Amino acid sequence: MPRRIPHSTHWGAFTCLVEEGRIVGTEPFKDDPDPSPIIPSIAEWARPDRRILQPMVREGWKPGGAPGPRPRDGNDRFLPVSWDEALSLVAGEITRVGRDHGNASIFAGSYGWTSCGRFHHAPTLLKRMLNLVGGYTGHVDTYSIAAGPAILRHVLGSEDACTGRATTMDTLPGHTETLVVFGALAPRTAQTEAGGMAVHLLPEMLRKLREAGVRVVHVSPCKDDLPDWMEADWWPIRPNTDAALLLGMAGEILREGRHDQAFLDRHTSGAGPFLDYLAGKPDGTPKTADWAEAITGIPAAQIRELSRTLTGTRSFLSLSWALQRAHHGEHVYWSALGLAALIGQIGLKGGGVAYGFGSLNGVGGPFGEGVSPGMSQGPKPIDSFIPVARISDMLLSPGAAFTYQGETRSYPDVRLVYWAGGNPYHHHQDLNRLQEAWQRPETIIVQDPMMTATARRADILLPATTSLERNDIAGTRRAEHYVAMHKVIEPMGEAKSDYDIFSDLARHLGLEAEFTEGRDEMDWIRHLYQLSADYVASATDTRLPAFDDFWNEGWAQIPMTRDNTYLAAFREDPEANPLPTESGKIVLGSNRIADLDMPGFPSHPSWQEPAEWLGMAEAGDRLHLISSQPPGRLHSQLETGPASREQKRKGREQVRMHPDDARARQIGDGDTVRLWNARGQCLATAQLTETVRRGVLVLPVGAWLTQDRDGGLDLSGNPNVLTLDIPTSAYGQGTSAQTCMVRLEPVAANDRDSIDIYQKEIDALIRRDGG
Ligand SMILES: Nc1nc2c(c(=O)[nH]1)N[C@H]1C(S)=C(S)[C@@H](COP(=O)(O)OP(=O)(O)OC[C@H]3O[C@@H](n4cnc5c(=O)[nH]c(N)nc54)[C@H](O)[C@@H]3O)O[C@H]1N2
Ligand SMILES: Nc1nc2c(c(=O)[nH]1)N[C@H]1C(S)=C(S)[C@@H](COP(=O)(O)OP(=O)(O)OC[C@H]3O[C@@H](n4cnc5c(=O)[nH]c(N)nc54)[C@H](O)[C@@H]3O)O[C@H]1N2
Ligand SMILES: [Mo]
Repeated sequence: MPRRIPHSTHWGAFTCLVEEGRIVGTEPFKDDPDPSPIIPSIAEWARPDRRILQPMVREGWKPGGAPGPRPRDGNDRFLPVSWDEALSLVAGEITRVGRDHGNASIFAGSYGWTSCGRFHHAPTLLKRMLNLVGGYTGHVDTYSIAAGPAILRHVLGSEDACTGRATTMDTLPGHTETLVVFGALAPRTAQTEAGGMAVHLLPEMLRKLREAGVRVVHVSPCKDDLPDWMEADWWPIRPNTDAALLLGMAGEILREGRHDQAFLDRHTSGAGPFLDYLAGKPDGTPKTADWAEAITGIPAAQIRELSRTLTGTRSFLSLSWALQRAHHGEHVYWSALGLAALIGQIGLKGGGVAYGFGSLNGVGGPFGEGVSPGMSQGPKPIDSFIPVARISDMLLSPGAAFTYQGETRSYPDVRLVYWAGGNPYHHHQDLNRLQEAWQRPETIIVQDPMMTATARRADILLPATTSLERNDIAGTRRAEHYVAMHKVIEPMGEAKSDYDIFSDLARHLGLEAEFTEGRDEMDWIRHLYQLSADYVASATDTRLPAFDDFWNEGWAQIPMTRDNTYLAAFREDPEANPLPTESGKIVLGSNRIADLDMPGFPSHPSWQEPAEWLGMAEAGDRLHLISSQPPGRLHSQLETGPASREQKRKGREQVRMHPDDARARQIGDGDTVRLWNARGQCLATAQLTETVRRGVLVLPVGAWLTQDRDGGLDLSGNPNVLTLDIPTSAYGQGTSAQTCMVRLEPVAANDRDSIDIYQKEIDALIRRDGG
């Protein structure tokens, strides 16, 4: 009889079945109606050949800031060292850099999803430790959302509308008559939630919308961003042109006098300049359906009809997060708010606009009154940060000025980088540029269970356990359960838990008592659960079970807010319930942004041409590359697992394209192709499908970068060798990952499995004594 052990991942809670210390199966959480197919892949974590099994130091590195003999290019050998040696080196480098250059020269933003346990959350523990020794340079916002929250904080006074504490999707069926989906409402992305979740909600929500007979218009380059059975009208838009479609509809509404002037007067500020822009007063170009057709490729007649339906029915706009991971992403989100304000249904049941529905499981789901049961980072001694996606800029240009939300700051002179729980060689754009930037620091420390592309480019490598090898607790404000994550297997090799690594490091720095506060793993998990339970008790009248009951049962349910309509109270009485914005109202024309006078960033919602798009003069035969979230894994995690491999063909990622684009290049289904531009090149396997708009390529993110030594051709199909590393704008400074043009050609068959190549390479880099 296998032992049954409760555990969780970002893609769902489950019971792990273990026999003689080996994982023999997984069973999804009993109440999960739509469990993720990624769950069984966790057995990959327990394969020793996939893991870093001991602390190591790169041969071509020297401690103390002296230049090493060889670059950090992923090809240098690693030599095993003891934990004590490794942590002495790390402590020595932290102390040296802090003393000689100041703590802002230690970069520990350490962006990444790590595993879902909130106690062993590696980036949090890293920051807690460094805050005890004088601080570090961190980051603001996320790769997921940066442009979006930056603009919404200014124009709505809060980022709630895109972080899942706003309108819940359960308010739509029965009220909404017309739903326009920009991007996706895809069970594919709703598989995951940052911090885990026990029940997958989106498929059931979509079924309810279908049953309620809501008319769904789906605006996306990809038809399968909504399940077929939703029977939506598919509008295959040119990527990165949604702002023009939104503004074209707003312009039509204004031209026909169907806008809600009373709502604009009472609930918005600065509508004047916005309406003037729509009418074409400042630039001589009225924003009409015909104008929008020329930019978006969507027929004007359809745009006009929909604009009438939006004001004639109860209508709702839903925008995916992906739309703001593009050049000028701020203005896409603001344009949707502008259109929704003209329609005048914001704050009414089933009306208005939402951002991020289905991008994660919990965005648009009921939201919790719990708190994430995470560890405190402690007080921050210094206030040094960068916008998260500006890592290469920071490393390449120390001292250079950057702006963020209207403030001017400068990049620190970073000498030491410490990454725990993230994979920049997965998540960052233009990886060849990152490779150049990555040579600048004196020392790079990476703490990860896996020999990732980032780990290969570290100087000191610290092997962390996966969540399977330790106890933890999962939970977030967007999920209905705290989940007990019991230890499933013993630690592999010499790997240690993130908490133990940082506790030991704190001891080397003379700060163990401050770091641990005298608590061990189970003391902390109990303590964090109790803090959360106390919070729930104070915010609601619910008492969560005692810790031991929670731990034995495997989960505890948290009270949730359902049936929530964002801004309902503000709509009802804006004077009594003002928004925390410059005017107390929804900002459609911003005094602050006008004062900042940023080129390409007008003070009202607008259409701005992206740096690269199908409408650009130089487009030629280039195609727009969309790099979306992978169905079979989380980012780069479990890339080698069965669910991820199932999506590959000929041992590498599949790039989806329209048959016409393939035919024009003599490409057949299943052929090996090369994607390239001035920034880089990769191989992929062609998948022909009419569900992708002509002129567009879709290549999922997350393949493990596997570049050949000369020429840098990536064999795995990693889109980030191609993507553009520019900020969304000088305001939000988010990633512009979805703004990217590439060329495509067939290549002679090259069917080597990229994961096998990767595995051989890392085996050659690390000595595996005794297997
Ligand atoms: N082109 C393009 N690029 C993108 C995107 C896109 O749409 N297009 N999307 C972006 C988005 S939204 C995101 S969120 C990022 C994601 O970027 P990341 O969050 O950096 O990606 P992950 O692969 O989840 O990296 C997590 C790392 O943590 C490690 N890890 C797992 N568990 C543990 C643990 O317990 N301890 C430690 N120490 N490490 C652990 C994993 O092995 C992995 O290396 O990618 C971004 N990049
Ligand atoms: N299985 C799985 N699920 C995940 C993740 C994962 O790695 N794996 N990652 C999670 C994370 S960290 C995040 S942040 C979310 C991201 O969630 P999203 O941002 O919603 O996910 P994406 O797949 O990047 O993009 C959704 C869709 O937007 C469409 N799109 C792209 N560009 C445009 C455009 O210009 N206009 C329009 N109209 N549509 C466009 C694409 O067709 C794409 O399929 O996903 C989460 N869910
Ligand atoms: Mo994300």
